[in-house]
Amino acid sequence: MELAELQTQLAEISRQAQAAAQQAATIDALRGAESKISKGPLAELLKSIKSFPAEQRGPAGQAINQTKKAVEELFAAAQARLRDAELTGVKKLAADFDPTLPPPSVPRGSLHPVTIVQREVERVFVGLGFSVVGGPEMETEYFNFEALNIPADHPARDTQDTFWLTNGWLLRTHTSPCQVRAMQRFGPPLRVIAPGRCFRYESIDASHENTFFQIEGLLIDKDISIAHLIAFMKLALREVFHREPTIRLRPGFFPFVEPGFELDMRCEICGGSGCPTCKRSGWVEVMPCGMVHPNVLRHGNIDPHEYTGFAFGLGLTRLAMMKYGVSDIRVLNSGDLRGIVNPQRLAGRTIRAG
Ligand code: FA5
Repeated sequence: MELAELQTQLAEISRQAQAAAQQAATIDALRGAESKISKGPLAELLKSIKSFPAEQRGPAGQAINQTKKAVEELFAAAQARLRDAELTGVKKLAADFDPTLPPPSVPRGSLHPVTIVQREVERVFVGLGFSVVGGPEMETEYFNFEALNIPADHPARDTQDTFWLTNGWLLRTHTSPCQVRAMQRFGPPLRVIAPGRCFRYESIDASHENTFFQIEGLLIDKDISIAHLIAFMKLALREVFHREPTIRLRPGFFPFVEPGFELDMRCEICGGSGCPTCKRSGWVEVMPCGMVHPNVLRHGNIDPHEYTGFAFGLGLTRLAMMKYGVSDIRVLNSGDLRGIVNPQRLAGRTIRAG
């Protein structure tokens, strides 16, 4: 190669280096461009020095090294410029940031429909002089069955399929064990409600879950009659629904009450015409109830000759279904209620799950 040809190639390399240094938008891109030039055409030219006539090798090497240095300086200056620009950007961001501004709004969820209805029922009964009590979800056979007048061989046990635990205890099948616990703990006269989760080992369908909520209610005093029971039940439903829902009372058998009743509500999903939620009957069982059986009072250390009382077991999950128009109970144990809850029934409440 001739020196003149070398100068032309070096000039072209300088031009390419300038263009690349100008175009690179990041430090990484600059490093890449620089390495491409120094390891590419510049390295090739350095290797070609031996092909020059002996007397031209000195000037050729000098010319290549000068260009190499110029290219390095060019990229170093470009890197410094980019760093400055980045710093200025960060400083500008910091200057523009106003820590006193409110944060961007995050969509909020809401209470679960069952919780909303539970609180409403609690509000109503607390207003009627009831206290809210709790009870264990892991129960003994005594409180779940025996104290409620359901001995071991009683067929009523078959109606509440039970999850038995390996220690002989069970997952409570209803909130009724709270009745005898409350009697033993507080004595008469007594007005308590006990909301809580119950468990049954049964097939699941549109109105049956293996895990659901009930609210137990218990009033013990002197001269309490069925008339009191019916008045309290009607009042509670009217307060929860903010209107008079259509109900019916029919005889029902529960060993822990005598007499016992089933209180059904006209199905709010189909309006009574029949649907899968009400098993096409037009009615949904929500509040079995009755006068407390003397044997149960005795287990609670209360004299049945002195005191009488009523008890009810409100199916809270089903009540929430009726109130919010949820046609399938399974969604209430799922994580996403969007599109399930009937918006017309929300009455100003926000039920969102996302
Ligand atoms: C009982 O559990 C009685 N302890 C209720 C009671 C209390 C009667 C006090 C008398 C005096 P029952 O098994 O019918 O009864 O259940 C009561 C309510 O719980 C039902 O009406 C229904 O609304 C709800 N329920 C029962 N099983 C399920 C289930 N698998 N899924 C959803 N809700 C249920």
